[in-house]
Amino acid sequence: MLSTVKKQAMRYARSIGVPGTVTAHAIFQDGSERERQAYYQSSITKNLAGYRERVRLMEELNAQAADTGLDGLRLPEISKDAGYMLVRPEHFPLLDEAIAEARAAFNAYTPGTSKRERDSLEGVPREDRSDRSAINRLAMHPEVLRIVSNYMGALPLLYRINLLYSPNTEVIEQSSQFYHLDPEDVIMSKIFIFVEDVDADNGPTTLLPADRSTAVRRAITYRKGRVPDDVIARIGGAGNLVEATGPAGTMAFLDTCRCFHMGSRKASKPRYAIMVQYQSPYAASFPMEGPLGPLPVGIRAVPSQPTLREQYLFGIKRSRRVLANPRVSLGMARRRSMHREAAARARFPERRDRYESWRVAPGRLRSRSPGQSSRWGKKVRRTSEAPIRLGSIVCVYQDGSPVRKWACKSMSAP
Ligand SMILES: O=C(O)CCC(=O)C(=O)O
Repeated sequence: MLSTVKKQAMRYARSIGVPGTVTAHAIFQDGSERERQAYYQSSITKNLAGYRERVRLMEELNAQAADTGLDGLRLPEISKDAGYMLVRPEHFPLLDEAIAEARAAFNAYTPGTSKRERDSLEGVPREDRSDRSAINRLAMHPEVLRIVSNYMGALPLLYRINLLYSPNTEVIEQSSQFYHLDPEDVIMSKIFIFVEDVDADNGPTTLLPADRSTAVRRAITYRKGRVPDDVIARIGGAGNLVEATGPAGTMAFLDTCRCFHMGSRKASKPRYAIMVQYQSPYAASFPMEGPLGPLPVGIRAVPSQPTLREQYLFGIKRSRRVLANPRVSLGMARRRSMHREAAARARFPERRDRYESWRVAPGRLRSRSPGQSSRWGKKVRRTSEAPIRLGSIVCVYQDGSPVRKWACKSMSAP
């Protein structure tokens, strides 16, 4: 009750512009379209040198494509009005390699073992999350980066890579089975790469193009949460809805921040997809200044000798300065993280989801049973294996998600 009153008071204070009432966290959680855009623009202004470098890197990709081509691959552009684009490239060997890698992971996966509460999607573990993996190389392919950069207006961050299994067997209230906008950014691109054919019976992602979605967003003054189907159909136009379907190998570029979307609804067949998420570093999900912190894609995804483009892609560079801890080399970080992972595997060979919460003390790892409270918070939940540490700094979990405050004493980013 008190928290509802507080939220309403904050919202009112924000709406009349009381100084200091708009925090990045509040905008990320609950911001209006205007607040999100204002944060994004201010963040670009504060990081102007880095932004210009990202624009230059995008232009460099376009110049290379026009000049020598980018590995002989040419993809269509994503329309800004539509916010999405579906393509099945004809000849793209790396895509075939990535699909084969994903199929092996899906074959090794036991459905239900990575199930999360109130989530219709299961994240399937990947053996290799390094820059050698075909899936990672696909996500870093210059033509793919060029298309996404052109849509977003600058070279983005490679934020996350997941293998997603949709069982499509039940209705889960408040899940992504219902129309919503993702809160992470004001413009972004998720690529859903179909590992097997997707048709109307595989619970396809269904979306309303960006221009129609903006009309709905303004009509209902949307901030967050799920929107009923009939509201989307009435304001956005049922005839405008698009089902992302196609044969295996289809790449569906979807801006899930600008397009209302839902998927993995109850259907007769499951869906298997690779999901690659690109974001800008300027949205309220990131601090306006200072290091971006580790990205969920994981530190092992960073090549050992990253080029300038890769330094921006992985958020090691945010401005012209290098923001990563210069004392910790990436090679050392990678070796340490592999060592940690091997140690965790040897120590906890049972199903990883039994170890729901973790506390990290210097030099040792300790598991707690599900639901048990800890001095870091009540009923903390962790589903990943073990944190990756850079020296004494705990920076990211094995599944790539950033460490929460309760998980470590010092929260300094590398
Ligand atoms: O296709 C789906 O399962 C929905 C995915 C979704 O909502 C998202 O990735 O934001």
